Amino acid sequence: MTSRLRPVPRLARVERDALLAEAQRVLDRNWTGHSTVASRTLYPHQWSWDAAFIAIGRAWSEQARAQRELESLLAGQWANGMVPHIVFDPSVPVGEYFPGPDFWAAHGASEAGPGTGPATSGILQPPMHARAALEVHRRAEAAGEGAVAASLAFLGRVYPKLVAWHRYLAGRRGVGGHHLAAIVHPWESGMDNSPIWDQDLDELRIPPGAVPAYRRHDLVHADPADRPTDAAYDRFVYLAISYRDAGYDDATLLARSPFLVEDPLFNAIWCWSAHALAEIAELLGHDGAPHRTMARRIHEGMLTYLWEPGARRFLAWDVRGRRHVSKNTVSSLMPLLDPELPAEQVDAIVAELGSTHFHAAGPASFLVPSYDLASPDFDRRRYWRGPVWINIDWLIWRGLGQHGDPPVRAEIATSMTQLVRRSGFREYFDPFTGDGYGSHDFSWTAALLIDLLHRLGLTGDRPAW
Ligand code: 9WN
Repeated sequence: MTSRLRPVPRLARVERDALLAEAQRVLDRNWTGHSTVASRTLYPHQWSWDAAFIAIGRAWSEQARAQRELESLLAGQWANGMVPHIVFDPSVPVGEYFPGPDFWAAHGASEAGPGTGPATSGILQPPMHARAALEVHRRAEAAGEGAVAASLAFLGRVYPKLVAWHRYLAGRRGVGGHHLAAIVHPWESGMDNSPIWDQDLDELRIPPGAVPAYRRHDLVHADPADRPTDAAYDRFVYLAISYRDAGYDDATLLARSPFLVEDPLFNAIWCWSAHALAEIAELLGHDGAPHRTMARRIHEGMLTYLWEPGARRFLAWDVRGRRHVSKNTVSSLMPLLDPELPAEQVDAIVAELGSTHFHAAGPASFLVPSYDLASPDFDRRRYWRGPVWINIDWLIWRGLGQHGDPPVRAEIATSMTQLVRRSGFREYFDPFTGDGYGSHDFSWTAALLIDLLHRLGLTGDRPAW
């Protein structure tokens, strides 16, 4: 591999403190009293994996809010264990976000649904929550004995819910027979508009009249060039309707679902969370072994079924089409989150991160683009098709920290910091210029920057101050 690594600039302490204060102001503005909106404009409700990232950032100075964030989300958990991708805030006017509670009709979703809990969507997002709960507790340990007692009580309340969540994924979404969870909708991946889903979406045959007229609320708040196309949106809506109209029935997924994919990012996060759940179990005096067994199965499933030796990459597996999806996206890098990932795969991912696929030449380029820079359909501003996301950077940065801290890790930390200094707490960023796109004052950008800056301060990692 040619070395493409650049020297890492240093950040003065005063700048670091100013960034931390501004990040905290974003979180304060986005707090609703019981949870945090992903963004005041584009996403005025609570999102699932956003809540996990937000809790991780808040935990450095706001234990109570960090715990409340996760517990508010888990209040929307369905009777079958599913943690929905949106918990709706009833005080937000209908029509402020599409698809809203009426569209999902989750309360009518048989005994599987949210029961008497808050209105929710009917699909899920990557299971970051057990990892987030453990991280919140670790910050309490640093805060002293009183905080630890409250935090153990918090872990005691969320543990059974997290166990039910992981059981749901293994039992209801393990339909591919690989000990991996399959997603039924691109929105479940968290990387909604990634090129990974293109072929499956293109192959969908939507019967005339199957998608009713709807209004795209997202285009009121964001530049259409940053968002999915109308054609993609119709397909998203159609898939959601198909799952909803089948009563959110997971038992028939294999026979019926038009979209069924085992994705590396989703399963790597699940694996990382299963290890966290084992630690939580042990902190509470329970047996951690079942969670480690689950983590081991996911690890083996990823290596056996998602690792493509010819391409030397992890690739999503299309369960229906029985094929790997040959799109080189950041999802392929995420198995770094597996603490037991073998050296062969770690080395391949680190090489990829330093290669022309993900590491643009030139002084003003930023890590890590969400899609292969060399792909003909790479798009530097359309969401999930090229721009840099702070949560993805943070996940890769944490993953690399488990595998020997290679030099590219410090560059990723620098990119995260420089992007926010340059363009503010945006939703995503141009990998060449650092321009910000999507929403402003985006909560997980603020929360994960807080986490990064504190961790760098603790460990003395570069960039230093
Ligand atoms: C659909 C809230 C969410 C994130 C997703 C991101 C985007 C929603 C949308 O915003 O998705 O769930 O309307 O585009 O892709 O990862 O959780 O921040």
